[in-house]
This record gives sequence, structure tokens and C-alpha cells, in this order.
Amino acid sequence: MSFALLLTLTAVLLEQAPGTLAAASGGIVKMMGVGEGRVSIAEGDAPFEYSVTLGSKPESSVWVATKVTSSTGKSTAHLRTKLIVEPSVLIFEPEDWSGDKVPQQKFKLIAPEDYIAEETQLFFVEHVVASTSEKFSMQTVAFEPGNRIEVEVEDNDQAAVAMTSSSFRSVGPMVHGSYAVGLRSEPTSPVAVMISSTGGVDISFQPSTIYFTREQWHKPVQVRFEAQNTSKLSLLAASVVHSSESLDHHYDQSQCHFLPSARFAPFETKREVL
Ligand SMILES: [Ca+2]
Repeated sequence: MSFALLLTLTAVLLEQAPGTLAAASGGIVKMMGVGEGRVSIAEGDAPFEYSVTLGSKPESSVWVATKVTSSTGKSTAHLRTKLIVEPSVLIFEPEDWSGDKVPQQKFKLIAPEDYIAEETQLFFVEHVVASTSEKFSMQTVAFEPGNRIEVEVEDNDQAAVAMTSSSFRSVGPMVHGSYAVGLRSEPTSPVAVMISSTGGVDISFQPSTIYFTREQWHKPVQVRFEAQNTSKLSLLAASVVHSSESLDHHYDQSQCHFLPSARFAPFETKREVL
């Protein structure tokens, strides 16, 4: 029988679940602790738990499962990493009802910690039931307060290219300096950061293009630069300029945030060291 229920449940999960088609004779699936059906979870925080019970003792096993969809319509593969429901199925058996005892079971909504900037996302958790008991078939059952729970997942990541301030020293006619560049969040595609200078001083950079991938995005890269045969005045007028390119829109030039800013004066200092 379990196998038959599993097949039914799978079939119901694959189909778009009908709304709340509550027939008068149908059973009730109650969700407790979900208020009006809207909850909010911060990414990486403790799971949100709610209890499920049935309005009456069933005649046979009742399976309750969930289906997660996103308001943005992204693929299920992506959703699985953003909102997880555990366990995958709750099973209520008639023998769980003894005396006045009303069995309750819990679903946990988990928003796992990650390092990707996604902004706040809205998900829908829908419930489906499968049972050989007529009262608890998907066609007759009613959900209280409703079949669908809206789950807002608050993201705690911010996409940005961040850099340290530069240090430098002059050696004869040469001025050598360095600073570091890193990403604040994991990109969904490789990111190229291009470095150039303006202000009439020829500054060379090593490297002049930095590539960050999903594997090593968290390691800041040291950038060395040098200028030569130039005056203090022109050095002070020089700027280092950053631009970026990526298929991840957070890191593409049009939307990319640079911290503290996309350009800075590498030879500016309060101390008279030049
Ligand atoms: Ca995130």
C-alpha cells in the first residue's frame, strides 16, 4: 500500500495541485503556527517549524508532502538550495489516534546559508495529500488556514568588488605600490575586474585584469603597480579606475558596486612621503 501511496503522491506532486476544492465530506489538514500563511526566514537562521495534523482520524494512511515554487519562476534545481522542506513527507496512520490523543507532526522550512547575493526572495510551499481514504484524497480534502504558505527568504549577502587602500614607496625614479581586490559575495558566473589609470601618469598594474571564479572568489588578489619618471604633482592627480564584466548581473559593470568606490587616488597620502 505504501508503494501505491507513493505513486499517487508522486503523481499529485507532478500535477499542478488543485486549489482548495473542499467537499463537505472531505477531511481537513490543519497547519498550526503559520498565522495567515505568510512567514519570513533569514538565510542561515534557525529553521521555521510548523505543525500539521488531521481534523479527524483517517481510515487508512495519509501522506502529506510539499512542493516548493518560487515567485520568480526559477528552476527547481536552484530552489532546492534556497528553501528546503524537511522531512519530504509526513505519514499519519490510523493507529496514531488513541484515546483523546491527536497526533501532530512537523515540517521544517530551512533557508540554508550561502554566499550568493540574491536579494529577498518569495517562495510558495504547497501541500499535497495522498491516501486510499476517500476523505483525504486531494479532491476532497481541505487545508486550514490554506494550502499555500508564502515564505519570504531574506538574503544576507551583498555583491560588491571591495578594495583596500594602497601603500606605496619611491625607489629612485620609480614609485611602487600595492593594494588588494576581493569580492564580497560568491558570483554565479566568473567575474573579470579590469584595472587602468587616468590622469596623465602611466601606471602599470600586475595583474591588470583579475578573474574571480566560483572556486576562488573568496581569495583577495594583491595588485602591484608602478609609475616612473614623474612629478609629485602628476602622481597626486593620478587615479586607478576599476571596471567589471560578468554574466552575473550583480557583477556586471552597469550594476556592480565598488567599495569604497570604483576609482581612487593611489598616491594620495596625508604624510609627505613622496
Ligand atoms: Ca545568499
